[in-house]
Amino acid sequence: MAQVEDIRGVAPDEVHGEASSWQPGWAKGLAGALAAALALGVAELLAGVIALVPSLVTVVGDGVIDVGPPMLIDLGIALFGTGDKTALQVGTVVLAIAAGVVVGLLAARRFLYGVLGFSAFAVLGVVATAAAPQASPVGAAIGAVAGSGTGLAALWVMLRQLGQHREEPVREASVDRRAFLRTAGVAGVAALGAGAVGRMLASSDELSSQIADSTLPQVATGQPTPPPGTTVEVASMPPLYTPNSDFYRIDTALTIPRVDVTNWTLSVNGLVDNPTSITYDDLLAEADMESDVTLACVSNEVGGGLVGNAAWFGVPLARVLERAGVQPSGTQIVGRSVDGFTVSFPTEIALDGRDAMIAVGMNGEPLPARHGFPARLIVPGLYGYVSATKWLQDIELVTDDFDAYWIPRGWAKEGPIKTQSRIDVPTDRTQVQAGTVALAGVAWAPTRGIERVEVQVDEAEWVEAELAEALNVTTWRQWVYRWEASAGSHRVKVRATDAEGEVQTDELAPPRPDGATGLHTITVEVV
Ligand SMILES: Nc1nc2c(c(=O)[nH]1)N[C@H]1C(S)=C(S)[C@@H](COP(=O)(O)O)O[C@H]1N2
Ligand SMILES: [Mo]
Repeated sequence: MAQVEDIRGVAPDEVHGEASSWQPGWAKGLAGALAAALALGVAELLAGVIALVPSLVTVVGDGVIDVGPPMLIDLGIALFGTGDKTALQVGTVVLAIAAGVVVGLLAARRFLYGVLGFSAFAVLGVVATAAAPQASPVGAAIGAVAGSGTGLAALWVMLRQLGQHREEPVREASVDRRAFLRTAGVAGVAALGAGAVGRMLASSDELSSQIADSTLPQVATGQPTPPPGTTVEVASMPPLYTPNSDFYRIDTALTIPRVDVTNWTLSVNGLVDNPTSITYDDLLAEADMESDVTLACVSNEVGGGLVGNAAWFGVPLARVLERAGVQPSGTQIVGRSVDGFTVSFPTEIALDGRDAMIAVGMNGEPLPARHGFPARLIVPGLYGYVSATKWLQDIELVTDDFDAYWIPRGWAKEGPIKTQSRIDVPTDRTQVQAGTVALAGVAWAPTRGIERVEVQVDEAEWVEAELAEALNVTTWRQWVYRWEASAGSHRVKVRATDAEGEVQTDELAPPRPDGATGLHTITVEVV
């Protein structure tokens, strides 16, 4: 018996009738969109579970950067600022879903179009991977085929519920609206769930067994112990060596790159006489430089936490450069990551005697995934954005013309770390008891070193704080001032003087373009 759809929404259990009774275009488009979303979700889930499988969204997004019209990409950066990587990935997902709508509409006419559409999706994923140096094409194929297959199957089920692609002539019971909506809901939830779980797993710090399997030669294992005298005896002070798990993390990577060290090599190329490739085993065998270096982010606000200190372990960069034979025109060193991020700094900085290195170890452990496993650059005295490439893949010698990742985005080309000091104890706006109060913190000026730290309470004279021994000139130095505090609300300021006699400026500057300045100031309530 033929019925017409109840358009007021009292859905009959089943709408019987001709195929045309309930199969609006939007339902077919929705089926295609959900199928595409499910395909992406499944691919992301596999990327999270199987280390070999890359995130197709990331890989395709990065492919867009490589081939996309520069104007569009610049527009994206202007609109989204530093979030352009996120925008790119969101854009990739939106485009894929839009393509899914078209495929859904076409597949409703002939399912062959669906098969072709999802095959194209899989091929695109694998092709984009070919352009991503560290991603495995086999892994990409697994993700792409499983994702497309699931998406295609879901499309088939939903279109069938919409009365499409039946072999026999459409009769009754061909349109199952309620079943379609149910399937659509399940597909949507599954797509979101799979995508979210995949992303979560992919950004977890566990790099399968790779890191556990890699052992560092000749290095003390575990968290380093500060030498006697290098710390102040004050409760709640941050440790002199920042544990890896507490070390700040800054990068443009939405998912932490997972590098398979069995087919990873570090290439040294560009304006050199002898371009070379170095394997992970080569690096481990050659690593003999251990150096304590404080790393700071240029985005760190005065008093902020985007700074940490670690014992790094690796291969001296100068040795690698010497072997490669830098040509006179190779005045800049570019460090490029497996995901295309770049830094650059003057070649002379790497050769001036500071402990610049290709680091494989951090605080007595192989580099954690989030801090750049298997190898990263560490250049004492430079902010991370111009020096500290994580997931390093490529060291290229270039001329001064080259601008690294953050330079066209409004940050200074040269990024020496500015002298800074911070009050860690007590924290801002804490209440303390009147009497002797320990004010304490850290000061850093790599590679100059810290000579003096002074404290000012309210408008009184600057007074000198006690300094713990310095580990070296490239690390932060702890300080303490024992203050006789009287009741009331007090403003406490700190300033450092570097070992060249230069006093930290009190002039306020924001992080952009070359690092914040100003004096860290807190309020202490003494009762
Ligand atoms: N591959 C890669 N390396 C990178 C970055 C990045 O975005 N990608 N960011 C840099 C910046 S801005 C900083 S401050 C340091 C931070 O290193 P961390 O995350 O180990 O603290 O990494 C640098 N290395
Ligand atoms: Mo940074």
